[in-house]
Order: sequence, then C-alpha cells, then structure tokens
Amino acid sequence: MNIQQISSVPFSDQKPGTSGLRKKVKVFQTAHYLENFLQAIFNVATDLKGGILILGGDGRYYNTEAIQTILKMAVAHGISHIKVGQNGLLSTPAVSHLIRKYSAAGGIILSASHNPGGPEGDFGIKFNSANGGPAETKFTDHVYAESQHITTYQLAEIDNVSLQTQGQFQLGDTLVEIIDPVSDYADLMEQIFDFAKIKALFKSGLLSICFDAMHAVTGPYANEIFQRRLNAAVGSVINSIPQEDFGGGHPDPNLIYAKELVERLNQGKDAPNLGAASDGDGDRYMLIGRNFFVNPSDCLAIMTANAHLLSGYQLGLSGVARSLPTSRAVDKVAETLGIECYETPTGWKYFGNLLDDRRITLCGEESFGGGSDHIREKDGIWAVLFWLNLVTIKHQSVEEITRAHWARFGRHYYSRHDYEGLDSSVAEQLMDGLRKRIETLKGETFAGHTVSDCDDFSYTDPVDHSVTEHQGIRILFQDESRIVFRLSGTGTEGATLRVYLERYEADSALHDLDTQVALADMISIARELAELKTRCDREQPDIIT
Ligand code: G16
Repeated sequence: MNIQQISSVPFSDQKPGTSGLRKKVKVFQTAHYLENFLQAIFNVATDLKGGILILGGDGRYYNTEAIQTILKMAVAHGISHIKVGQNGLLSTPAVSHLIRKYSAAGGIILSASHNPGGPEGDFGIKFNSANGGPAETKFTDHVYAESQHITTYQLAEIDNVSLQTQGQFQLGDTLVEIIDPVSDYADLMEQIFDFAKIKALFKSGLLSICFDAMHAVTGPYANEIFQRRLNAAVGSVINSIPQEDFGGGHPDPNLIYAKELVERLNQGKDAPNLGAASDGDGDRYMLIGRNFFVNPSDCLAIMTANAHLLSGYQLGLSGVARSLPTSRAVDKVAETLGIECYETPTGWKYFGNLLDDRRITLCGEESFGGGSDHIREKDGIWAVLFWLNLVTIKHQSVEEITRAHWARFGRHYYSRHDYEGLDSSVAEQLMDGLRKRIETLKGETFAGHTVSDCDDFSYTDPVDHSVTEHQGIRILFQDESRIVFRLSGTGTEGATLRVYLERYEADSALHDLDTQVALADMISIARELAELKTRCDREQPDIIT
C-alpha cells in the first residue's frame, strides 16, 4: 500500500479550546486544515501505533468526509485496529465506554457538541485518551505546538470505505471494524440501573417520558434504551433521526432550543411526567418535569443526596466534584454526607484524575453536564436513566423530588447570563478590568451584600499537582451569594462572556420566587462591576439559562 507524503504549511489557529478544536465547517474544509491537525495528533499520541482507535461522531455535516480522511491517515500511521460507528455515528459517552471496554489507545470524536451544524455551521474534533476521557491540557498544548511545525502529513492511498454495514475488513495492516454504535453502551446502562423496575412502571402507565434527541446522535440510543429495552410508549422519543444539520435547529438542550419538548411537558395532566433532551454528541442533558425545570446544578445535588438508593450506587459515593461556575448546591449535600466536594476549572477533562484516583463517584457542571465513574465523559442518557430510576424508587414526580431537596438543603437560585459575539479584545479588557479590582473588592458592600472573598480561580490538581490558572473571576459574598465571570472556551466567533449568578435561600417559604427576580441584586452588581454598558454597550444578555 502506498503511503503518500503530502506537503503542507502550519495554520496558526489550531489551539484546542475547552473541548477539542472547534471551527466553522468552512475552516475545516480549507485544503490541508483537517489533515494538519490530525497529523499533529498522530505525532503526539504515539501509543496509537499498533493499538486500537475508536472513531465516530455526532453525524453533523462533514462527519463522514472527515472519517474517510482519518481512516486513511490512521492506516498510514500503523494503527492496528479501528472500530468505527456504523454510518460514522458514535456518541461521546459511547466512545468513552468503548475505549475503556476494549482497552483502546484512544478515540477521535467528531463533534462541535451543542453548536449548530450544516455547511454554514460548526465542526470539531476531540481526542480522548486511554482512560476514556478528554485529553488533558498538557496533551492538547503539545498537539497545538506540533501543529505549528507541520510541513508534511501522511495518507494511505486507499479508496473511501462504506460505513453503512456492520462488519470488518483489512486495509493494509489495519483491521477496520464497523460496529453497532449503540449495543455496548446500552448494555452498560443496563448493568448500572434497575431496568426491570423502570420497565414495570412504564408498563403500569404511572410513568411516561418524552425524550428529545434534537435530530442528533442520541436518537438511536434513546430508541433502543427507552423504547425497546424499557418499553416506554412508542413516540416517547422525538426528533430521533440524526441529521447533518440537526433539522435546522440548535442541538443545545435548554428551555430555549428544546422548545417542542417544553411544549409537550406543559400540556397539563396529559403530559409525560418526565422530559429530557440531549445535545449534538449526547453528553449534555436537560431534565424537566411537568411545567418544572430542574437546573443542572440542582440535578447534581439531588443525585448526590439520593445515589445510595440506586442499586448501582448503593455502596455510597467516595466524593463529588463540580466545576467552578456550577452552583454550590452540591457542596451542601457533600457537607451533610461527610464526603469531599472538589471545585475544578470548567471542562470535563479536570474530573479525569479525580475519577481515576477514585476520589469521586459523581461529577457535574452547570452547562447541562452530569456523569459518574462509569465512564470518563459526561453522559446525557445516563443522567436521564438515573432520574427514571429515582422516580421509580421514590414514587414522586420530578417536581416533588426537587422541592423536597430544597426543603432539606435550602435552594440555590442560579442563572447564567451569556453575552455573545463580543469583540475578543473588548472581552479580554473587561476581564482584565475585573482582575485589577480583585485586591480591593473584599469588604466592599453592594446593595447590602458584602464581599467576603474574591479571586481569579486557580486549581491545583490533587493527583498530579498540575496547576491551572486564570479560570474565572469569583466573587463571594458573606450571605453565600456569588458571581463568577469567565469567557467561553467553545465558541467559534468573537468572544462570549458568561456571568454566573447565585443566591442561597434556606427558608422554604421563599423557594417559589422567580429565579431572575431572586437574583436581581446579583444581576445588577455584576453589570456594574463588569462595566457592561460602557465597555460592551450591552443592556441585556443574549441568552439566559
Ligand atoms: C464543553 C466541555 C464542558 C464545559 C463546556 C463549557 O462542553 O466538555 O466540560 O462545561 O464546554 O463551555 P464554555 O467554555 O463555552 O463555557 P461541550 O458539551 O460543548 O463539549
């Protein structure tokens, strides 16, 4: 088999962000752009040679073209066995599981997560390591450094292969296997959760679900797990056929983009009693009850408080972790349970060492992410099954479970305000302006709230002692309110400022306020501190979640 050496020149913009390299499809279609980045990965991930590679994506536009290129380059780099999802599909959690199950050297996931798809949309590449988790920063930094020195890349001279039929064939010294994307993952879920109990409740008619796959990768997984293995009613999974442009929608599971789901759950007593949606690549999730939204930070806290009731977690939790901007609802639970609660930078990769070292069992993020030690990625369908299992044990609705939790631990009113499409230098100046105030803010009082502490979050990994700095400005108030500012690491255009607002309320008589009303003080303090009006000329955020 002939291996071509193709000349190229480096691209200066191949630095991975919070979760892999994300760019417009058109950027990835630039001649040599994709190949250069892949060559940088193969140069750094030397264990791939002679090893197993898991390969798949969320089915967005350019997925199959990219897979053909990766296959040619992987063959050229001596990968011994490549497992590819049928039709090029694999969810991010499924890739994480397959890496671990088959002791693969790594996995390549093609996805820009919740970002829109189609020819004008976004595309992305993530590399997951042998533990099944997103590559650590030192790896992605190394890949970026390599990408700046690429002068040639290697490509095996082979024809495109069919991804449509399961089976295996040899390409030179490489065994290529087209696998069922769903079965291994569905089997894992069946080992963790009490499928018999959930199935019985679906059968009784007391439990019903609407799962919105948002025309993205989770459709086939949800059909198999909810409808086929758990016998949920036909039609329980909507928008279940993966499409290259996600049906023209935005595969971001929140109240704004999962509109059809929200409408179905708001139909009164005939509505399903549990609603959920997942994102492009199946790692994020949103959970709702009838006319009732549970924010992802509360989800993590509720899971932590109740995990011991589920057979899969009956031994209890070794500890929990949340990212910095995630609300501190879970901290209250951890304190009561007497377990450690770690605060990490944004990005699932920071949970990897804690999970591998068995310091934590559950972890989650405000950005609609939740997961456990069963894999090394956040996992949307796992989270929905956790809730279904909990509902079958408690015989309570989503709303009742959440309200009982607030009554016991207090409520953390929480919201994220996003200011999108900012000029990058203006956004950096805004963050610098906040950084300059860190030293003097402590002790200052705003609208009756006194600042107890303020810093630019820095994290020292307790396992490998690596230090990650400048992860967000954290302003803590004496009354347990909090504001966090940080810039998004997943966008593809300009900068997005994220402002995370939180207020703690112990009194259950005050647990029914509108979230934005409850946070009104924090919202205006944040606007004042960041000088949003003068610096960015923005009156209101673009997105409120
Ligand atoms: C990615 C990471 C998440 C992280 C999120 C934050 O999510 O995997 O761990 O919380 O980005 O995004 P940002 O930097 O924009 O706030 P995903 O689902 O996009 O891969």
